[in-house]
Amino acid sequence: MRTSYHRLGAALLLAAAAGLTACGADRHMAPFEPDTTRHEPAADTTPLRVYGDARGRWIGAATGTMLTMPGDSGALLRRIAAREFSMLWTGTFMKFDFLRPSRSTYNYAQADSVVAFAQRNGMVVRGHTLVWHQQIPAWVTSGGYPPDTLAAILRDHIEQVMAHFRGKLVAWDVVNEAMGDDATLRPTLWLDALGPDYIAQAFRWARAADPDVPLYYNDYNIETANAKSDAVYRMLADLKARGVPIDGIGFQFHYQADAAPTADEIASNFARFAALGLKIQITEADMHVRVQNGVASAADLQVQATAYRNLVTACLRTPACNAIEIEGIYDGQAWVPDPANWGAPVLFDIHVQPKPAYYAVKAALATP
Ligand code: 9MR
Repeated sequence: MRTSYHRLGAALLLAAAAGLTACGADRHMAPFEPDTTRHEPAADTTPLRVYGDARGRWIGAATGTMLTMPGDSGALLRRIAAREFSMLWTGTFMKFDFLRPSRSTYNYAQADSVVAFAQRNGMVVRGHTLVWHQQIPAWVTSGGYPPDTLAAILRDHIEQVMAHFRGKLVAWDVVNEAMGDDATLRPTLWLDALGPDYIAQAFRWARAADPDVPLYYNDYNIETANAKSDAVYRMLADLKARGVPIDGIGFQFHYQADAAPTADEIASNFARFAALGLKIQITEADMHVRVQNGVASAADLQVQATAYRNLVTACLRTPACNAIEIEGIYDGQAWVPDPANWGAPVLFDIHVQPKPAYYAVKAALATP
């Protein structure tokens, strides 16, 4: 049966090709029996963001350089971003050194373009990030400022930047990665200058600068119960108990796909943070797999799909979880710790084609 269909198909193709040559491309082909052995279900072309809307979750991605990428590639990325995602975050464009190359110079152009693109396409934007140990500009780190001046600089930065974006964002990562991997506060310029209360101070300054935007603490390696997430939990519980204005927590989700957590592990960890009254967002998800010359195996892409499915399932099981954001739109432009050996971390491949992970996210969103 199988062979005969194939023979029939081949014969008809030849006939059709001959017909095309003879009569031109608008000639109707003779009807023929479909090749049922090759039948595949019709692809689900409904965008991710539509599924996300139905579940009350934003589906986000980091923009990379899509807004300035020239030619067909840039146009394709922008089309995919606007079609599939309902939330954007700006990678480096809202970080301290990028926004403020000098004490008196502000560089909002790129971040503003992302916000404008999002607004044109019915998307929302996360702000990232005001207080971090990385990307502090050299004029701050090597200015030789005394602690009270550093405190004034940080406060001014928070006030200026939040005033600029006021009314345009649905979340601000006020403090990013303040907890060290050893579960004690990470040594930073801010900790040195202001002491451990710099975190509470930053949230208070942020609330005063914008009373409406939800304020988040964001970190990595805290997605499941472990020493670091325990320490972050204690820190946020203490901030809440002291009335510090903090509304949510962002879980970054940078993982090697085959070591990523189960939905149960994630959901039970989320539950204790939600019980503090915090909103939850998945903020920078990527699930890297082994690559050789940039190419991943089909088996690893399935493992990756399961890892993504688990994080979506965990978010859906957590009423406080309102966003699932991915660290990039496509594998050609997504952060990985060791690009020579690991990569392919997001939902679209280097040709901007959907991967098994894309369909797994969609399937998870569609599962009641
Ligand atoms: O994904 C971000 C990438 O686009 C930037 O170039 C890079 C440097 O600013 O930062 C990446 O995002 C980091 C995030 O801000 C904090 N968590 C770790 C992320 C990967 O380094």
